[in-house]
Amino acid sequence: MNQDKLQQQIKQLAAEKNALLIAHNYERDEIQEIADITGDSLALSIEAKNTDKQVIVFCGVHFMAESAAILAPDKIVVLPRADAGCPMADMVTADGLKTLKKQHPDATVVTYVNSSAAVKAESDICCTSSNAVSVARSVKAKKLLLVPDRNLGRYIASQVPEKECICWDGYCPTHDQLKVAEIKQAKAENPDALFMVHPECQPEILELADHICSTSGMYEFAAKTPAEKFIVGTENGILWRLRKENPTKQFIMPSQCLVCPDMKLTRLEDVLQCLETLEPRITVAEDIRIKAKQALDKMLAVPRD
Ligand code: CIZ
Ligand code: SF4
Repeated sequence: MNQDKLQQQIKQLAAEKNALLIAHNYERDEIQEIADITGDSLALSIEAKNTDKQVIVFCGVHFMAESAAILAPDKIVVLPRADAGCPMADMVTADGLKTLKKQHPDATVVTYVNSSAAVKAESDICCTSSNAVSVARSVKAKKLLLVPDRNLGRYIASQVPEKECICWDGYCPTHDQLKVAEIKQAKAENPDALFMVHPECQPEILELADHICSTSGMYEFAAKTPAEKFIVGTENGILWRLRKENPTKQFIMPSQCLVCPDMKLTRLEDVLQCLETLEPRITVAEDIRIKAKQALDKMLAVPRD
């Protein structure tokens, strides 16, 4: 079946099943095209909670659908590809975190939303890449355990020098690969471009940035900044909306490595099948869900800078 036909069938079935199609900013273009909403993982989970629709088709990776299931337990949350995971989220387990907490009983655990529900349940507060610094500042404790991303952790630590920060040694295999030489070359070839970068990249890369931000921060920055050219330091799925919203501006990928294999697993065929069967369904055990929700709710109560 051709792409247009598949997209039409999906839209029709979604309407019949009263389903909301949501897609992360890193999904394939053809998936973002048919989504009712695109966004970052937290924004999408909040949409899932607030919608009247009963079925949420979450085109993204496992921890994102779990966050939707945590915030919207009364809805049916389905993830078109059960095997779409996040290697960074898998780098920490609830037991591993419990062990670290025992070594630092005076610390507050700040956990990036890119983590399993079980890890969130062991955390004091969550953060996203857009609010991480505000969340760290809002915490009273002097000592923070920053989990699981060491790059985001080191970035937070640089912004809150008054706190002692211990970073879990996890990383995103996609963002962590970006090389200083690649950025220098892109800058040399495009001296008029601004470099915007995700805090999951290594500290040496962040040092070269004009703007460090989440995916939603990139949409805002690209739209409001008069510059015409941007070097983009995040997963290449972001290009679809950047180009759509800024048709006269130019967006340059500095490296071939900025492709997340897990985010690219979901294809239109998977979305169609998932709508037909309402499987694979993502649920979170109630005891874990309640604790994980507390960490998410605490984050949501933090005022933005
Ligand atoms: O939280 C998200 O959605 C991710 C993985 C990236 C971002 O910065 O939006
Ligand atoms: Fe995980 Fe990195 Fe892929 Fe995001 S881009 S889902 S952090 S592996």
